[in-house]
Amino acid sequence: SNEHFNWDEYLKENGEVPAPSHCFKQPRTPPTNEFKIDMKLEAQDPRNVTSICIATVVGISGARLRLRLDGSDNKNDFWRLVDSSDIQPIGTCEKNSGMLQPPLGFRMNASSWPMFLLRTLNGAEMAPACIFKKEPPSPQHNHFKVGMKLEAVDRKNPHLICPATISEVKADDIFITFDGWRGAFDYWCRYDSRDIFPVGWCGMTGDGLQPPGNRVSIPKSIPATPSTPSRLPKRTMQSPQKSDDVTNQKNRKSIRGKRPGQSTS
Ligand code: MLY
Repeated sequence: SNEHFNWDEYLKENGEVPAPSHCFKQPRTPPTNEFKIDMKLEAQDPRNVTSICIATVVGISGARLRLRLDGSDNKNDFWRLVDSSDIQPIGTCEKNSGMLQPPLGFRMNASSWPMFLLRTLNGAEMAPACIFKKEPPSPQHNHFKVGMKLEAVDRKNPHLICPATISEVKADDIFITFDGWRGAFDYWCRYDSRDIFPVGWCGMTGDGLQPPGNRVSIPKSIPATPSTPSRLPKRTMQSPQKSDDVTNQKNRKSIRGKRPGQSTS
């Protein structure tokens, strides 16, 4: 269900190959998502990974959940797959004789945590254990090769999944670059990251795959020069006002002064 972007055409046009599914730590068939908004579960605090906290499902897309830690603000939402090992049913922590922790940046006095926890769980709709899916195994080795295509989470805008390319491979790490964007969103990750998916994943889950950007990529070694319209690919006419663009001189100074991540949203 990606009316705006067609992988088949795109791959053919550019003579490119998708990364085979055995490269990924993702099941061949995406897990079904049976979670509902407002369900509560236990989740690892992404900002303090030794803590298990209470989280609420505040959004659902494809096989992923948008989660918000109870007692935290709404500025630190994060996304997890329904088969992520970072999430578990309420009660799991206690069963393993652990203690539920307040999230980093708990908005109340620490002393009010026990009562807050009690109130939060009282009458809450808890996600049933059967809708959590088992995490798939990691591939034994890094099978990715430079040039392979995939779908990847934009970590600066983690609700977005986008067409991407493997641009470097170094032992167990791969460098993900976003097609049609100029590098501001690129990142290194392990080959078994849960943020990368085979071509066709969003089509199967019902996530909206973003169309590629419209920027010409410029190799790192060559200083960026203003590109002429004749060098731009077909998709040039959309949203030229969006950031990450060093095409025209006017923009260059302000963009250079920005910290990474500042121009995203
Ligand atoms: N608001 C942001 C969105 C950029 C998304 C880039 N991803 C898809 C690689 C912007 O326009 O800069």
